[in-house]
Amino acid sequence: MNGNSIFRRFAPLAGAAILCATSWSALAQEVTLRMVSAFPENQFYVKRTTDWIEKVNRDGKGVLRINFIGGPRAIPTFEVGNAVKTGVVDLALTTGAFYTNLMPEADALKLSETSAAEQRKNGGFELINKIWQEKANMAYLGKVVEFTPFHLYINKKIDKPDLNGMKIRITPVYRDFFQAMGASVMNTAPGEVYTALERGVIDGYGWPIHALFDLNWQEKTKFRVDPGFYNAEVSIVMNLDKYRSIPAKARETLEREVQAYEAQNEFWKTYNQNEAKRQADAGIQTITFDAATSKRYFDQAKEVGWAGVMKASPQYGPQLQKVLSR
Ligand code: 173
Repeated sequence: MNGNSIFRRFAPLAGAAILCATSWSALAQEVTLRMVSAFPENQFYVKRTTDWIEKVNRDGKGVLRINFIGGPRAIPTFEVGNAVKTGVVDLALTTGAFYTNLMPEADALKLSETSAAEQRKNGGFELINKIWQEKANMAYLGKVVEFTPFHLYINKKIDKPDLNGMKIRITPVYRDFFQAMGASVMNTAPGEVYTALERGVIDGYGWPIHALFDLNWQEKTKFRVDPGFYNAEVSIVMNLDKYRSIPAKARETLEREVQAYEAQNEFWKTYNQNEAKRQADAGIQTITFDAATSKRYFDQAKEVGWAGVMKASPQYGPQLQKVLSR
């Protein structure tokens, strides 16, 4: 047996060893990111996002992997922002109202009249990233819920926008507006609203047109006040140090996948129509005011919303208004 034939006999093994080494090094380079949701795990937002994560992990094999840790039982809703800021987690599905403790500007995204797609073209996306980086050590990757108004839901009938004597569940989204109508307010994470309704601790709450059913709130809800106001925003944010430290290929994959997710946002338009119908079918009655009062109600939401942003951020408020308003 000469050397050559020995080589031939062992060549397949050597080949396998090389293959092994290759896939080992590819595996070693695969970036794993830890992600949490500030919304409860039974919310449809989370199902949609874990489906997206499965796709990312298929597409990103060898490059990028997202590991979904869980919802508010892992990190409480109002602490998720800080967990991203400090790098306790890498990624989060959340909304600005949940991390105004880090930066008041976060709540301004509810005032978006331009779409996420438009904000990628009008400088909005860059401005948001500048502020988010500077104030919260976050990369703002993209928006996955929009085209969705918020509403006031109440259990006492009203015939004008007067909430005196009522206690209403809020997040920062609704605070100034509901207080302007005389409400006393209570900041509450979504996961605790059902119990508050059940115990009669609150007379109503602010919430989008959709996702009542995810949390069974229809069981404890009599009225929805129309029209809706603002534009619900749910986004994916990332710890900035982690964003900068991962290989370019992983970062590009992540950005491409978030943009593909964001590009599905038209989905919410028909979803929301169905949700409104589902509410009616469940016996939730709508309260509407006369045309002039409705207009005042809608305009007041916007006015107090912007006044709040300008007061909290004289520095960035005007710049945000330029890119978010129509
Ligand atoms: O009401 C809320 O909890 C809230 O602020 C919100 C924001 C975006 C989507 C859903 C809820």
